[in-house]
Amino acid sequence: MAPSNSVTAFRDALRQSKSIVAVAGAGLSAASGISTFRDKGGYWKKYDPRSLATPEAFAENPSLVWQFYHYRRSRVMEASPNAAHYALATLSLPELLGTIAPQANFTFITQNVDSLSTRALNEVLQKRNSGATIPPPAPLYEMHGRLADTICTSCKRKETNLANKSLCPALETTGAPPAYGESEDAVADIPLAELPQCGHCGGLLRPGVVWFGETPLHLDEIDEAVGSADMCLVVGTSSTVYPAAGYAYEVSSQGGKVAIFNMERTDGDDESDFLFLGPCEQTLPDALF
Ligand code: BJW
Ligand code: ZN
Repeated sequence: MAPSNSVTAFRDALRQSKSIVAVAGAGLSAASGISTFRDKGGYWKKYDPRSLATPEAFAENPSLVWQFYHYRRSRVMEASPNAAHYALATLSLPELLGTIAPQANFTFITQNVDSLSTRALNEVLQKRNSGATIPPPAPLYEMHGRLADTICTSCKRKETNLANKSLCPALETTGAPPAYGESEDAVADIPLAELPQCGHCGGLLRPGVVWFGETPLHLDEIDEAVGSADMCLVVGTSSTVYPAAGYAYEVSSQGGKVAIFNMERTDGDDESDFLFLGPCEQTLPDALF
């Protein structure tokens, strides 16, 4: 049967759910001005972002990979959460979830490294009515790490630093990445000793994100939530990167419902129960509230 786009039927299904997971991807942050990965309009047209997101790329050319991440850190620092982030943050408040799905718990899994969902949740929590007993918000797992974090390649210390735009003087002066058609020579070749260094041991820092071939974070908690979910909201992801790409299928295989919110059709979405095509910053709040 073709997926439904009925908001009424979706709300009925949500109301009956007992365990809801949301799996988000880059499309969630598109309206905040953050480029998606498989988007053709980005500055880094000359470089495929996927080919920079590997340990091999970092080993071969840490200067290039750091410039890519430095640029994205700067973009994220200037960005703000959008209506879809706030909708999911609101769903993370048990008192609000209870009005939509009275028997359900909620777990939010994001592949995004921009921390915009965490920022939206913190904002929503700050505005929350302070009653006598405030239940904790739903868990939020940033399974591909955070641009805000750095990891030392020597002592393995993880630190969070999104306050400083630049992690070292050399990156501060690299400017905008090359536009399409510009020569690769335009990319600065920063010597290793001038790239971000660990304040504890002097080792080379790397971005605190999960690259291809590395193990995503919080997998035990995520597997438990997905394994018991009876409703999966899939928001703004091409569902091409595993293990996240398999979560909707898993929920569906155990008899649960799947609702997809995406700008365009994605592989396998005809197997979903609900399909809301369009910008999730509109379709998600419209469908939920
Ligand atoms: C909108 C919108 C709007 C736009 N509204 N929608 C063969 C088979 C199966 C697996 C593998 C395989 N070969 C290799 C693997 C494993 C590999 C993998 O999946 N590869 C695939 C390419 C096949 N996976 C891994 O290596 C992972 N690790 C792993 O598997 O470890 C083994 C293990 C597993 C389980 C247990 C134990 C061990 C690690 C994956 C790490 C991915 N890292 C990246 C980079 C992170 C750092 C960084 O940001 O630079 O994560 S890659 C990149 O892709 C990033 C994203 O999180 C991820 C997913 O992309 P996403 O979010 O879906 O973005 P897009 O651009 O693809 O899609 C955006 C969507 O939004 C589009 O559909 C638009 O239409 C839509 N959209 N605007 C709604 N306004
Ligand atoms: Zn160190």
